[in-house]
Amino acid sequence: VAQQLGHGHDGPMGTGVSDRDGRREVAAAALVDSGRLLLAQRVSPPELAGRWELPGGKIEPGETPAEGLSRELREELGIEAVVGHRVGVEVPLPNEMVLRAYAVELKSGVPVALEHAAVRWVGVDELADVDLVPNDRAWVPALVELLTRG
Ligand code: DCM
Repeated sequence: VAQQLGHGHDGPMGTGVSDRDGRREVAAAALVDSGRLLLAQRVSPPELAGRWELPGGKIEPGETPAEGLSRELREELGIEAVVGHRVGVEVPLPNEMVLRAYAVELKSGVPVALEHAAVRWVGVDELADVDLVPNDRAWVPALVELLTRG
């Protein structure tokens, strides 16, 4: 999703509103359905293109993380989803941003790659072999637990 300028406490890069810690949040979905996790293949930037991620994006001014992540999933995948609890560690990003994952359930629709190269469902046994974007690798232990417990 294109970079947008916000109206809050802009950091040096003008990344928009910040949370109470002064950081802008990027939220990503650990969407599990029928025991499998949804992954999406990035198209940009070049160093991440072709690698797989938990879909999501930047939370915009005035949105809760749940609202923003639901919006991103609607835009990127064409689905309606229910955002639940946090999953795994938070990952610091450049420009005063922080990346957080949330357990997500599919409410309606079938995910399609509207802004990604492809989507795929992976089982717990496949997760270790996927070429995940570096940031998302920190979540693998928590994702294994999520997939194992159901
Ligand atoms: N990002 C990430 N892992 C995700 C989602 C996003 O590392 N599962 C990073 C990539 C960008 C930033 O967050 O640095 C913003 O994401 P996007 O470019 O998709 O808006």
